[in-house]
Amino acid sequence: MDHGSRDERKAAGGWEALIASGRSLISSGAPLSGAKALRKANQPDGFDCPGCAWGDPEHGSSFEFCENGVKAVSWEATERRADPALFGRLSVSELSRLDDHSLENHGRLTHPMRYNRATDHYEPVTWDDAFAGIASVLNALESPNEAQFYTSGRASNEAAFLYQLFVRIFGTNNMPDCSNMCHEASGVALTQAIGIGKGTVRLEDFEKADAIFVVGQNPGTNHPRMLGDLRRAAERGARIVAFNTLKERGLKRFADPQRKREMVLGGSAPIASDYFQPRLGGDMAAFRGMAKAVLAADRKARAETGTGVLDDVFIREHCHGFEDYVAAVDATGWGAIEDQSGLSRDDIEKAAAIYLDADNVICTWAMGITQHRHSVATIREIASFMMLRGQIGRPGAGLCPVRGHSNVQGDRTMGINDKPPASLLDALEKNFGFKPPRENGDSTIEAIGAMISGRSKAFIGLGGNFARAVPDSGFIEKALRGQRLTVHIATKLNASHTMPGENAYLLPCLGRTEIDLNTKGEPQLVTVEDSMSMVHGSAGINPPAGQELRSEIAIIAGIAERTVGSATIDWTALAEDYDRIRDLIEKTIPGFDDFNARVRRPRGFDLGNAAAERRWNTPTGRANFFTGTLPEKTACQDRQDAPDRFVLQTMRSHDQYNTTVYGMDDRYRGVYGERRVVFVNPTDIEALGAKPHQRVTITGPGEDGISRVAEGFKIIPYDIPRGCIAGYFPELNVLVPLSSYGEMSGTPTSKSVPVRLSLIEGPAAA
Ligand SMILES: Nc1nc2c(c(=O)[nH]1)N[C@H]1C(S)=C(S)[C@@H](COP(=O)(O)OP(=O)(O)OC[C@H]3O[C@@H](n4cnc5c(=O)[nH]c(N)nc54)[C@H](O)[C@@H]3O)O[C@H]1N2
Ligand SMILES: Nc1nc2c(c(=O)[nH]1)N[C@H]1C(S)=C(S)[C@@H](COP(=O)(O)OP(=O)(O)OC[C@H]3O[C@@H](n4cnc5c(=O)[nH]c(N)nc54)[C@H](O)[C@@H]3O)O[C@H]1N2
Ligand SMILES: [Mo]
Repeated sequence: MDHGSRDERKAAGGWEALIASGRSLISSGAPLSGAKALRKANQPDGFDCPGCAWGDPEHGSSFEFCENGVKAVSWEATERRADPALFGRLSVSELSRLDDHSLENHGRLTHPMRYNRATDHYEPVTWDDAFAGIASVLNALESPNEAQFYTSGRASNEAAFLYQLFVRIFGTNNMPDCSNMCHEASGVALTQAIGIGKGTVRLEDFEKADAIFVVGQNPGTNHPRMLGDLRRAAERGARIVAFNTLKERGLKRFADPQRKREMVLGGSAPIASDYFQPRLGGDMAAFRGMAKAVLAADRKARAETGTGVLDDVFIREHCHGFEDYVAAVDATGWGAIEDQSGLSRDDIEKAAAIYLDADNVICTWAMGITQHRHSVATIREIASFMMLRGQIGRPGAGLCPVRGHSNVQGDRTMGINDKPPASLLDALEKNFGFKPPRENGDSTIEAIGAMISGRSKAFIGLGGNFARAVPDSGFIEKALRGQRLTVHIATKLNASHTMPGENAYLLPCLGRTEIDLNTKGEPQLVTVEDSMSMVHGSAGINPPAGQELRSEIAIIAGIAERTVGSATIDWTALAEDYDRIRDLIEKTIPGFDDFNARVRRPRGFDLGNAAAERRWNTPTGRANFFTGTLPEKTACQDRQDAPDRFVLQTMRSHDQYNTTVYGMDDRYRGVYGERRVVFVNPTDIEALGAKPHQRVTITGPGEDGISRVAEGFKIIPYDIPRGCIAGYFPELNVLVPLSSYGEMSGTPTSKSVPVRLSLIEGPAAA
């Protein structure tokens, strides 16, 4: 049923991927240094791939090929330049009319620029004048809480630590970050359940697992190196169980690009042995259903043999709330479970049987789980299900939220957090002798509210593309333009930069792949933390894209020095030698003992995870079962049964990195040359009176009464449950309501947006 079935026989990955990435290298104009850079990605003496946060292999002497890593690296290593000549040629109004792809495709930013309102152009400015100008606006604010300091998840540990130190000395916890839109629910739920907001598995565990549940995640596109680990597991006979609303080809078959023979022969291996397609937001019900099946099996086994199938010892010695959880599961009927999940009892029991048959189980998840209203409850439910058989804290088993940005997990560890734990603030106070602000700051959604209402007057972005990544992106332009100050520290031009405040600066920084020298010409090393809590070094190998570029660390130090002075911290000294920043991290953040020595070991070091050792830093001192009920209604259940009503999920194509659009293809889904598409079940297309490839207008009549419109989207028939549709972020962010976010996580509900489809041409037109 997949669109583009000519691709269906070919596997995801493999030759196709190589050829396409070659093409992408050419079309982005990447120089040969890009190719050299590729061999050095995720190597002990190279840089951390800016592509994703998947872990690196222990015996990683050979380059792990990854098509989307290639794209990320070559996109950064382009020869094109967004230099002062470009900004002289194009006004900001002209730039603002370009799409995401064209803006970034102008290449790397080369000079610090300041916006001139009179001419509507960005003009070159010296670094000193930029720092002084930024400091003067920041220091003239009535309160430090009038500024927002956003972080995207690429910043290194050192940059992130320095940034939060500066922001807190300045006096605010307003540190919204991309995590607020991403894995926030995982952090919140896991902290409640197991006492740490991170995953408990290591890469080696994938070699020992008997079953791996991959839930709400599309690794073929977004974590391609994970496919290698899944593939090896599948070859050993492990069951790979996918829960995904869409039939994702990247999860079904995979030719390993590392294996030349297999690629030459065109062979490919199946990945997912079992594939379940819940309705959007239906995973909590699916896991509760599986828990029901497991409890039923346990009761049966106990009655027949005297021994059950649960891990009684684990539950007795390590868990809290088991009886209440059992009562909650018993109280949930199969009718509700089937309706909410969209899966049959039969299918759910099949999935539960795989769990029961396996000694060691891993469960991974990503945005299909975290971007719903009840995401925190869903992840609590997943954790509870895993606890039933003690599948946390032993080899080959555990919970694995697969992070997005390559250092988003590390940035949180370093204290980029709008709701900082008291322990962090205490350590800052003790080590640096200042009084950090104690009240919580604004998350991304709160920051937008503050900017719209006028409570916030300055926006500083350490990377990212705030205006396009956030919900209701249509409203953000006015909010950004209304700021007294906007500052973007960036590698490439994007839409956020075309919405300047009264004073606006664009500050170009080095990327991961580039050599970072201090003023004495000594190369500097930064560090990152992957999804498996491994911390390792990263040092660029390409010459910088321009003479004027500075490292993120140098830029933060420059702003900080001018804004808060050097009485507490000698910013210049820190920017001269990153070892000194690491010494401060070691003093402040637990787990970084002997940081400078350990990070120079080939694979870095393991930060450790108490839950993985079955130590539970929760108020009960135990791993907590979840005792709540299913949500009364998900967006899918709320959808009136009218043929034009749908629930929309917004996701990534194969040719993008978040708001960075490399190209217009989505090969595994069989879409070429176009991003304004919407994936719809064929029966729904018929019921709508539409034809495949007809154009529709998508409207989002939010519960808040605001009308939202996205026009001209092409219908693609796809294997997706009825009533659920899908399309691409960021084009569809105009439909994601700011007013709809996760309970306890505040994450925009980007995977369950109620919408209507209306045909643009007459129903008969094809
Ligand atoms: N090449 C590339 N790599 C990336 C990124 C990128 O844009 N490009 N982005 C990075 C970032 S920041 C992140 S957070 C990760 C994102 O990684 P993913 O979470 O894989 O990204 P999405 O494209 O949002 O895909 C969500 C998947 O969940 C499924 N899904 C949606 N809703 C539901 C649901 O309710 N239930 C279930 N079971 N499935 C559902 C969708 O069909 C889709 O397959 O990738 C990171 N890596
Ligand atoms: N509808 C919808 N919205 C979503 C999502 C979704 O699934 N659906 N996903 C959400 C998620 S998971 C995330 S993580 C956010 C992502 O939100 P962001 O992290 O804000 O967005 P990115 O697109 O990753 O940012 C791209 C920009 O980062 C800059 N950049 C690239 N490399 C570097 C670098 O090394 N240093 C610096 N300083 N800048 C650099 C470039 O200028 C580039 O234009 O979007 C969220 N928004
Ligand atoms: Mo993300």
